[in-house]
Amino acid sequence: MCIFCKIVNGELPVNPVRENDDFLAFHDINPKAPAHILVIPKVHVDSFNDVSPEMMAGMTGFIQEVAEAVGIKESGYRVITNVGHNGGQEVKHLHWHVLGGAKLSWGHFADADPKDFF
Ligand code: DGP
Repeated sequence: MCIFCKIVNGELPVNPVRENDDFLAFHDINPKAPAHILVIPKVHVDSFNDVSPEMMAGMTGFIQEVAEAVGIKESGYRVITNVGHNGGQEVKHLHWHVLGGAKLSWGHFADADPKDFF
């Protein structure tokens, strides 16, 4: 069983933010911003590659509720999902990083220089 399924099952403790029948939000163990929340579906989905449009519809509203709940809806935030090796996905259970609470930098994401590809 994957680590996020263990969190859903209550086998691993987290600092929860919000949950409903389908989704769970909790604080990231290694925060990259003053607010760094992870949003996951309770059923196992490997990554964004496998999510259905129907599940996405539910997650969209849930992420909006999470942003409001942690007080970053008006100040702004970033929503990221890492997919696969090049995306830097470490946990193979779909999750959205919701980051905010301060002005976020917009860095150089790739190890390679994008100019080398043009
Ligand atoms: P990613 O690289 O996109 O797969 O991000 C995985 C995130 O999950 C990373 O920011 C750290 C977080 N994380 C991993 N294990 C745990 C855990 O046991 N508890 C919590 N709260 N977060 C975790």
